[in-house]
Amino acid sequence: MYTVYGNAYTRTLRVLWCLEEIGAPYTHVPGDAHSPEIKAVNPSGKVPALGLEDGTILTDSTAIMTFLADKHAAVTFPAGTVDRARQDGFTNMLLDEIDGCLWTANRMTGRFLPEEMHVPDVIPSLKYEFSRSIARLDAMIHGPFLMGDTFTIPDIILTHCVGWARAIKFDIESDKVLAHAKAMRDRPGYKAAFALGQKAA
Ligand SMILES: N[C@@H](CCC(=O)N[C@@H](CS)C(=O)NCC(=O)O)C(=O)O
Repeated sequence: MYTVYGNAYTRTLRVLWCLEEIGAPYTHVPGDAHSPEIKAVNPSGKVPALGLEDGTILTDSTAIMTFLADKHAAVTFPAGTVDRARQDGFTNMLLDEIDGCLWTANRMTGRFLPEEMHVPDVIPSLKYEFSRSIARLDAMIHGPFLMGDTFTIPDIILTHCVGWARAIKFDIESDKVLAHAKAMRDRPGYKAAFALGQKAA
């Protein structure tokens, strides 16, 4: 049994959804970043974290999903295959160019950096880079999933980022990306994970 730490309206949603897709049992311990219950398992205060049965704690949503996917041979192509390298290409592109822009925008305005460190003037530049990356992604989508006919980790990351973008008013000018996210949100695994966030809120 796994234990997932973090509120489901953060990147923790990615791990919860991944576990739902895999069908592995877990318990969910909601908690805000930097709250005492999160710092008790992850001294950096960041979420998500994953507890294993022997007490080991893993951090970083992508590292956690990759561990789970490899261990359960689901939502991933096997390590060492060309398909896996292409899948990892999508994952890293999304983290660098999509998640990176959104996260920087959050820190320039939100509570994660002291106010005197906020540089809101960078937001238009982030929006420009975000739009350019979405356009590139648009040209890379050829199937129901990013990897064609197979649902994999980058589908989770992109869908989460689309919701995040909407929340902070980063426009998505791609019907293909929007349709992809809509289809992913219809998956039972997404709905089950998302419901945990509603419950906590
Ligand atoms: N790359 C990490 C980022 C983790 C992260 O920054 N999580 C946010 C919430 S979504 C957080 O805990 N922020 C608090 C902080 O940065 O101090 C991951 O994917 O898990």
